[in-house]
Amino acid sequence: MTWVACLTPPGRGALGTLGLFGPRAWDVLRELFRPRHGSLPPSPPAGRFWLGRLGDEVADEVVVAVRRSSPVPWVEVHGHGGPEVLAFLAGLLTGRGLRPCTWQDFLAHTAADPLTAVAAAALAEAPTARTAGVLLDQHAGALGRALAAAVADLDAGRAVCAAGRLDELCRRADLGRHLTRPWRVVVAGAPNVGKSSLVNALAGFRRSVVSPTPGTTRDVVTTRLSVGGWPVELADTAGIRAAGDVLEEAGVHRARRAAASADLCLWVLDASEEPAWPSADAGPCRIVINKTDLPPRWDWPAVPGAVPVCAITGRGLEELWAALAGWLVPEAPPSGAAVPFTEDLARCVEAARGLVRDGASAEARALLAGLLPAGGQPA
Ligand SMILES: Nc1nc2c(ncn2[C@@H]2O[C@H](COP(=O)(O)OP(=O)(O)OP(=O)(O)O)[C@@H](O)[C@H]2O)c(=O)[nH]1
Ligand SMILES: [Mg+2]
Repeated sequence: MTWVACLTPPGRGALGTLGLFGPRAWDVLRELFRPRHGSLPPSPPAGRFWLGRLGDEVADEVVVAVRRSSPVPWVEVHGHGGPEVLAFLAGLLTGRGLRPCTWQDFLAHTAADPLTAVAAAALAEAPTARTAGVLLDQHAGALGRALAAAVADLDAGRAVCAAGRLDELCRRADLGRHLTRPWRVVVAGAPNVGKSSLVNALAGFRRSVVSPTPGTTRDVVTTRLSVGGWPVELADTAGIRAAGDVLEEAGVHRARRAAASADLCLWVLDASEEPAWPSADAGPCRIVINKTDLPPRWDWPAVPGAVPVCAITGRGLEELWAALAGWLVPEAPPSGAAVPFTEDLARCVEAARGLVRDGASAEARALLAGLLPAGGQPA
């Protein structure tokens, strides 16, 4: 089977790219493409590219680039952008028997090994430059090499070394789970402590309504942020208290649920009012003391680990940003480090570590080798 896929997103732009992969890719291109100079050689030379025209009476000026020549040709056609031109070019190719597929399937067909294919698909979902950087390292083989090293340790009977490698990967599993899916950080606390003001200050715009009337926020209001380069979905919530009316009660219920299921809850206390502490079901909490510009009503500086801020003046926000980045990713991976970069990979690495700890090295080896190309070596 020879496949063709549109590799650029739908929509309008200057350029669009089609990928061709399969035994007939080169022969079909040789029939349809007329290079501006010379002719295409009988077999595709990797790394070469040509400018020319693809089509007959109607034709687009395109660049043909050979990504890989063997064992199966992989070629790209870079033409003009926009859905119609790309549909026209794809139609020329499918008219010669090439089979259309999605760009995700195309990545799976062309990747050197399954991990690279998953990394390429994850890269397209990276929400920040920093997460894209970590994923580029994995695409370049960082995780594959670490897993292969663990497999080699197990093969040589060095279970302690393998366990050490897997421990290191497990410490990065939480980060790996959030490279394409943001951390969910919920701002919660009693009414009127300044939750919405804090969310607005962090977001840099008026996302939530602020008012001096307690019970203003009634719903969960989310906004996307990049905290030290890590993706965060920040949620403002209704002030938690024994609710006054049915509407507020619904808001409080949603707030409790959001706080309980969050990756992290920023529990806001008002420096100028008696503190209302989080209940045990609030999920993992960190304390933020707001309204530190007002005369203190209680001994808030004595709260260990709390971050004092003033949402109105912005004082303490820099420290809160830094603290938040550290809470989410306590140990940022050095450049080139291996990270189990999806939920499935994180689970697999955690399971393998458990097996090695339990003395089941053969099972752990099988689990890890299943992620690598045949022979347990990364490509
Ligand atoms: N002095 C001072 N006032 C603040 C600060 N932060 C918020 N406020 C004021 O406190 C009041 C309540 O602020 P909100 O941000 O609406 O509080 P909230 O916690 O979202 O309130 P609910 O949505 O009702 O639960 C508003 O009048 C804000 O202007 C602060 O740091 N200092
Ligand atoms: Mg509010």
